[in-house]
Amino acid sequence: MKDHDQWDEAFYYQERKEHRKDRKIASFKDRSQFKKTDQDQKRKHQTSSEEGTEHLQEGRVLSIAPEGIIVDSSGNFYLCTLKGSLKQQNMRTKNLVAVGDFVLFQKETSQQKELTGTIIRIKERRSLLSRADNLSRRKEQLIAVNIDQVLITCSVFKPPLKPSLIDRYIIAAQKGHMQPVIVVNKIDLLMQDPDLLSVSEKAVLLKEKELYALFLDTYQSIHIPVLPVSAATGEGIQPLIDIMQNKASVFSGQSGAGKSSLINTITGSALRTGFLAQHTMKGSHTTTAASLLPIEGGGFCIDTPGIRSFGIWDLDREEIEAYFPEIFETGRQCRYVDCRHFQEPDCAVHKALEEGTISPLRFDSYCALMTDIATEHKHR
Ligand SMILES: Nc1nc2c(ncn2[C@@H]2O[C@H](COP(=O)(O)OP(=O)(O)OP(=O)(O)O)[C@@H](O)[C@H]2O)c(=O)[nH]1
Ligand SMILES: [Mg+2]
Ligand SMILES: [Zn+2]
Repeated sequence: MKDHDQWDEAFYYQERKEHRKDRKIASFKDRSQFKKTDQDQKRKHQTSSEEGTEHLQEGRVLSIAPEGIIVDSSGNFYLCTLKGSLKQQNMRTKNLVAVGDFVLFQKETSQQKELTGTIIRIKERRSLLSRADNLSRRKEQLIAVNIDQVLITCSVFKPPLKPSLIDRYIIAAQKGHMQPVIVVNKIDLLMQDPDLLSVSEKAVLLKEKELYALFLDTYQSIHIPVLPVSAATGEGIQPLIDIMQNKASVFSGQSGAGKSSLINTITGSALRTGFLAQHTMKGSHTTTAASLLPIEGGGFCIDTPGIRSFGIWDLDREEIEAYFPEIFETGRQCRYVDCRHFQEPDCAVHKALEEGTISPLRFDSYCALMTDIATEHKHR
């Protein structure tokens, strides 16, 4: 687990180095946006986009496909593009529009069979799941917006649990105003007879069972809901369906954890063959773009492509402390006020780790994030 994280860090460091020059150039160009004339122009764009919107259609972004943005407006699907002036205003995020966005768009009157339009305005968002963009960590990549909960999907054994990634998703969910819920898939694999496995696989399975028990204890103690499920056997699916009722949920997590399999089990395979399937699924097994799907009885869910590592957008030391309240509170009793809980004497956090009142899984995540932002600052 640790090795993997270090590998991720090394990977990001290399990327950061390569892109520092590009970022410098980009930020130099960006400065033009602060010039007075540009700001005036920006204001003009904004007012003009708010005035006279009566003739526009309202809709919700279902998917962002290579062909364009698919918008649902009262059950009709429109293939849309973004108005040019919207693109110019974008400074902060890598992608301007995201799955789940409510938009105003101009219907096009073309002879084509397909319904088409141009997005003129993106409405204000009530919640937002994002990550630090892979290439330049200065940019925010939107995953999905206007959703209620993040179903942080992981699996046991294949691929194994990775608590540090879960903790990153929990923070991203809370930061973006959504409820985090952990979904542990493939629990059927824990039930298999270890004696039928090879010696090495057997050892991995036994270790994974131990980790799973600690994992359940850990998140129960910090009051994050955990739902153990199996898309293969159907175990635990009903409680998952129940918490998704009349809510918008986004499935996020490691590749291969079973997000798409769970969504298929829940929504029924019929959805795969519809309009969305043509535009987003293209026969590939692995999900390549996020898409919004309606669920029976009310509510939506969003499938997203799995990612190997997850950087949290715009996170500082104080925020990390706030997202690990159990560590922060205990840390008040350390001998030194600025104790970093590494090697310092009379460290209350280390004592709590030994006594089992702080989970080693959470502590590892905390340290990894602290190291992460320390390296980031050094290289800025
Ligand atoms: N044993 C077992 N295998 C499962 C289960 N759920 C999914 N799988 C298998 O795990 C593999 C990955 O499943 P997907 O649903 O494609 O995973 P995903 O999270 O959508 O992956 P990405 O789209 O790459 O992010 C497939 O081969 C599934 O058949 C489960 O409950 N038990
Ligand atoms: Mg998938
Ligand atoms: Zn300490």
